[in-house]
Amino acid sequence: MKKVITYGTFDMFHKGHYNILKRAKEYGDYLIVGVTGENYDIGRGKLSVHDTLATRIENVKKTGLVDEIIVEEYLGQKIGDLIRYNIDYFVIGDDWKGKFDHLSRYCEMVYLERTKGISSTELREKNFEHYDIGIICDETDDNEIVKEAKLVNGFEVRNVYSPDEEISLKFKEKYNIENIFYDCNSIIEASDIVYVRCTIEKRVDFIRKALEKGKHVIYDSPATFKTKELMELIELSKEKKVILMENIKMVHIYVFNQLLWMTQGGLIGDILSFNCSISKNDDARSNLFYDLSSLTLLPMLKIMGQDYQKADYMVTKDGEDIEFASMNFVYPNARAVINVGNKIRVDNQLEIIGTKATIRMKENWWRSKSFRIYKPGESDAELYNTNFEGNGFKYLIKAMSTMLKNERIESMGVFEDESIKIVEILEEIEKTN
Ligand code: C2G
Repeated sequence: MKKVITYGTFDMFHKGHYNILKRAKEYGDYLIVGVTGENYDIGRGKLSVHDTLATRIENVKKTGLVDEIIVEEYLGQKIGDLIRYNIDYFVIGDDWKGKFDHLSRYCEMVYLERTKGISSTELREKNFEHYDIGIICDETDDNEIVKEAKLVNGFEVRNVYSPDEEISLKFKEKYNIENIFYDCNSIIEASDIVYVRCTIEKRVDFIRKALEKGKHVIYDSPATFKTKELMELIELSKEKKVILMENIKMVHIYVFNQLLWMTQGGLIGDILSFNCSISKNDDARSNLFYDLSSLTLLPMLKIMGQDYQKADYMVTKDGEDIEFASMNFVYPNARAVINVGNKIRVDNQLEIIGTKATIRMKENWWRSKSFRIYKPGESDAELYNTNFEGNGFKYLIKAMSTMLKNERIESMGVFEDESIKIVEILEEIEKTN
């Protein structure tokens, strides 16, 4: 008996998929199809997949051509499959030509011509809502939103506006943006989603204007260091029934959910200490301290909760700018220490000490792909990781896409009370110094 295998996502099942299965079947007597699992697709950057795994499997099954269906869950699984299922032919479309030649040691590789004029990408383009993103910025760095938005179905940055005309022009050229605007009202009107990317002092006004016009907003965090202003923005977003999304990507990255699961689910025991530090050396942005603090306070609030008994802040300034801050929070049976440096070097790390184990994230922990767990008496750490390219913006946009689809305006990444608490802490720091 000759056995054939082929793989694919088979999203929005179409004629091209049917044809390849039919021709694959002709190579042997028994056809196995590997349908990609959701995590595997996310890992390889395929974020736009529309159908669930169950639907995609069901569609492959309905062709009546397939003898066995398996799920492709990880990179490199194909080698194990070829051995395990004793495969004679591996069939795949010629968009992959040459890419799997190394597998010809295990079986015969067959690349078949793709069916012309049809693809899942085109079907998704035609069938789904489009959202134009407009970016309001005061520098020419896009925080990777332009590239990352393209990876999510229906989202694209098409508009740019900066109060400084020269920056708008440079931005448009650098990222190949279609439309440039010379006043902020017209960019807001032309966009479905407005990304407010500018220094903290200017954020509130732009956010408010966009919300007033009924537009969804993504903003660099924090929106402000005045609690009252943030509450007003939140109220306005509710009144207008639009999304107000804080740009903290970490909470949308898979590995961070694993970390939360470990810490909140008691898997590292009772937490004794939370220690987190971050620093940057960026002259271009004023008040960068607040942006960095927001990133560090969020994981603390999520992991340790908001019921600390006492907090004290030590701050040093360079002129008006805070250059270093150490924030100490006293919880009933634990302590949290956060160190933030702006042009003062502090090594980036996040450490959570529990009675059963300690978690560590190093380097750029706020967009980390991994963390390690150290247990007493064990020399090897357990590694938890997930792979992705870029800075994770695509996951935030994907979360927004899910919210839009479900007509939900409150984010479950950063909860409203967490956003408010962060700004309350920042306001206290601002007042006491
Ligand atoms: N296909 C085709 N004609 C089309 C579209 C797709 O012949 N018009 C083929 C592809 O070449 C592939 C199969 O249908 O062999 C499934 O395509 P996708 O769902 O796009 O899957 P893909 O991302 O190519 O995954 O491990 C995953 C596999 O390597 C392939």
